[in-house]
Amino acid sequence: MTTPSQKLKTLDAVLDGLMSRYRERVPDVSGLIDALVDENVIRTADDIENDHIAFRTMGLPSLGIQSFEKIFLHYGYEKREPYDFKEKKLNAWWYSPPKPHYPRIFVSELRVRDLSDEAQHIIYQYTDSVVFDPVDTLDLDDARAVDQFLHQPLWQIPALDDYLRLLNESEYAAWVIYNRYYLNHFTISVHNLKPGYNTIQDFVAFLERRGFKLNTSGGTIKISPDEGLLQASTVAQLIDAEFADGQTHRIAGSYVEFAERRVLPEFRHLPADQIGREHRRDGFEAGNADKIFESTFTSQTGK
Ligand code: OOG
Ligand code: NI
Repeated sequence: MTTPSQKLKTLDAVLDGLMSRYRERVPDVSGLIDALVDENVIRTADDIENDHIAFRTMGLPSLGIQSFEKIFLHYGYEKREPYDFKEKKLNAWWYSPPKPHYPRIFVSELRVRDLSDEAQHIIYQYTDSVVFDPVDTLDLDDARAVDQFLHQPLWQIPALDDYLRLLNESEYAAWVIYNRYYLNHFTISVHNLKPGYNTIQDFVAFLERRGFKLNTSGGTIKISPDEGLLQASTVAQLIDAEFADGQTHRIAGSYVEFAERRVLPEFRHLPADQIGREHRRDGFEAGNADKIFESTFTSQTGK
């Protein structure tokens, strides 16, 4: 039997593995940490509160949310609310962590069956090799096995032509066919930073002053209708990707997000030093998310 504390140790190792690959792939992460240290906002990267991390997957029988979520449900994450993105043909769920200092998780999946026959056919060429749910044979208590699983190819490296044809119909599909389970983004919580940086507006001003390229779809700052959740993100960093046919092409990798969660109206009377995560707006917002997805789309990365 694995005890809850052993599971949390495994979770720590899995999250560390995800973050270290992510830092290598996304130079903006180190750039941001350096800029925050330089302005005395944080002392080290450990001072950053990670609001949430996000993954993308193909909505197919042996893949998709119902497969991927098993990993984090095992570590004590709880499945919360679903979201539906009609235009982009995506489903998503968010998961709350076993302890408040862990990041929330946002997982989305492409409704592959809603794509054109041509796009479906391209996707199946790769995913047909996945005939059973790969998470079912994974030892979730073995951090190294899970780390390896999250960073290994689930199917063959795509041909550039397939990638480009998918890109034309669904930028999300193209992203997943190449990037698979690589961490899509981590999210800096801004509300606990020092004054001058602790609102999304001030933080975005800092990012712009420092020359970070931000997602402008629907406006730089995305605001939930209840005004409790305010988000912004960088545009994805481009990576030189190698394709099956030996060709290389610059494609979207991962990005960084920023979130301000405001104190809920019923807790606004509390003194600042008593405010915890449970007193702030939780969850996600479909209208914000819809635009944040576009951080990896050519309309944003090509600006
Ligand atoms: C996720 C976009 C949505 C949020 O916080 O609402 C999101 C993605 O790009 O895969 O991150
Ligand atoms: Ni996000």
